[in-house]
Amino acid sequence: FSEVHYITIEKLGNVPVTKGDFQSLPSHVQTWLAQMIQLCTPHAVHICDGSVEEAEMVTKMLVEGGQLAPLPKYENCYICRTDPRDVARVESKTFLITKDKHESVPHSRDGASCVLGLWKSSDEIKKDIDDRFPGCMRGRTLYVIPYSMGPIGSSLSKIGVEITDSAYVVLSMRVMTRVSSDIWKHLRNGEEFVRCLHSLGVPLPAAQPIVNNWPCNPEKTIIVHFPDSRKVMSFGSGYGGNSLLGKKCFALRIAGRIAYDEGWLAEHMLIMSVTNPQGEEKFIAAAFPSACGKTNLAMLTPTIPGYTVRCVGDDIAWMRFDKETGELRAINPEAGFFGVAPGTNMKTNPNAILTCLQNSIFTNVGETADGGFYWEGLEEETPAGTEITGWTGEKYKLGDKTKKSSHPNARFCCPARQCPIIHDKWENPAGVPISAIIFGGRRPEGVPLVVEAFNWAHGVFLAAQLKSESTAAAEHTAKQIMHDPFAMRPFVGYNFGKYIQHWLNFEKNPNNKLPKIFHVNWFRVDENNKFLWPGYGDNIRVLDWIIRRVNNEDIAEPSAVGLLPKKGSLNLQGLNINWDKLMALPKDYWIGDVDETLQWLDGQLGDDLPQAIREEIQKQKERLSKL
Ligand code: GTP
Ligand code: SPV
Ligand code: MN
Repeated sequence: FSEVHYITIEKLGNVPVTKGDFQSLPSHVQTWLAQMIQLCTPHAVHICDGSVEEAEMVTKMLVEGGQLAPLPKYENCYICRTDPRDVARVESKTFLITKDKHESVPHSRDGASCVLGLWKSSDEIKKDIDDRFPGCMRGRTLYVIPYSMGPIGSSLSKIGVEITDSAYVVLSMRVMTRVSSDIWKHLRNGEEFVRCLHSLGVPLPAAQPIVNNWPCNPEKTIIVHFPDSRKVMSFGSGYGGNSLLGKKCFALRIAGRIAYDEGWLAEHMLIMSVTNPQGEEKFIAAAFPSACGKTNLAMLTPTIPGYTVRCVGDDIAWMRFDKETGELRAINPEAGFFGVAPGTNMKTNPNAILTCLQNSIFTNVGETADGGFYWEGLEEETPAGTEITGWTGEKYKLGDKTKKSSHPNARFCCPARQCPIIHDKWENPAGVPISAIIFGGRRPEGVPLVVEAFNWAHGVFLAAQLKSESTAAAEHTAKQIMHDPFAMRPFVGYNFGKYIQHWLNFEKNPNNKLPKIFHVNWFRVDENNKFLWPGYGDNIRVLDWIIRRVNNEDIAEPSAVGLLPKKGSLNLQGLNINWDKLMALPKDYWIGDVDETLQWLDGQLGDDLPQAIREEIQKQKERLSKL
């Protein structure tokens, strides 16, 4: 270190800048930072440059402080355990702030408590903020993270700056986004950026004991979005989507609102390509709710010969119809994967395993005695009797069925560029052209393997009626089938009725080449609760059918709920499948389902529910009545 610089902050005095040059930052950034420093009163400021040396320095500090431990079995990999109270996103504490309530949330009918976003007034939230942020970084370093969502400089990309007092966030953001001091050059001309403030909410000395060296403040956690001013303020949680603000807060909630204003889409979707045996490549985007299979599909290993899958992204897609060609072009705004660890293994998702053997962070997984990661699903790849230290710190011998190594929402965080099948166009500034859009959820009952929408509006309806069994990625505990329209329930940044209408409107421009829309379900079970479909690598068979439909092959036939594969048209070679059970449309189930869907959508969206969706529901009812 050369000499230490200071910033003089009004009412606070001199704050040392231990890294970076505050004075050289764009002036609108300086102004904002000075305000945030004054608010949070850190003892030092560190302006990140995204370099490897910086990562090494921060890692060393976290290891010394006991927040991270190396996993010596791999290269530059670390394990981290959180406070068990801070393990997933917190939808119930995630708010949208707009002047008019209904810019944020729909006009739900009396009594229906809105689950498509939570609104608070600026007065109400001011109280919450004033109760939390002043002095929240006392005794801690404030890190400034300049980052790009999307390739730096691409016209489809957007810039954010996250302020945080969590060094774990600094390391994770380096993996998940493009952190670089080049960002400042792009901001010099006054270009706007998304302002993200994150604090663990534990000023020092801590008022309460810190568990597992993971400071957090669960009682006071709030995640607050100001879509109008493109701002995010997050307090009290260090985990995932609560703290890596480029991800769900920016790339979905804030970007979704920007996309609405500007005429594009920010979606909870993977992006992949499939090349068939004829060498023809198609790009697909797919939306499944959290922990329902996006990462797995995005990097699947085909079980039938002749197909190649390449991954562009596993969680978020930004898409816009090209004004000239009419193609829907998509980019992955992220640079890493923050993937569900349990269930991932060399059989289900070898590409994910191979991606995270270097430069990765594992949170809330178990550890083997020889310094490797361990989680449920790795049984067959780990010698019996191996000593495991579980995420709670408990040691046991592998084979003890009473013990769990990992939290079900345990995650790996790894650079996308390390994925063996990452697409060579994954950072293409112009994105990739999408031919098909898939929606899906966990539907143990009633819902067939694959359905094609009759047309765009029907596809939007299929997305609007999306439901899924709840998972551990959020705070929901009991297993229940929940509505999750477009797999966006937790992530929408503005009135959901407008969001649906925004989707519908793309049909109005005749220049737009609308992709075909599909709904899939890998999770239907038989009477013994066993999956009827093998899933994972065998999902290529469904993708193959989808691509042939994109090419207008005559392999689909109408049903009450959409176009279904003609019997024999899906490649089932080598599988032992009960096709009739997998594809059945139980009439009672569907009549109940469509009634419940209407009731729910009407309750949640009220008069904001687009008329076109009501009409689709009516048409579906009529088709069902003829069954
Ligand atoms: P988020 O990162 O939370 O958005 O999750 P995701 O949608 O990327 O889900 P992911 O691919 O991580 O899968 C979550 C869980 O679903 C894992 O436990 C997988 O093993 C399981 N899963 C994924 N694909 C399939 C499938 O085709 N069939 C079955 N039965 N399970 C699957
Ligand atoms: C999800 O829950 O959809 C995730 C994990 O991808 S998190 O980043 O925590 O939102
Ligand atoms: Mn996700």
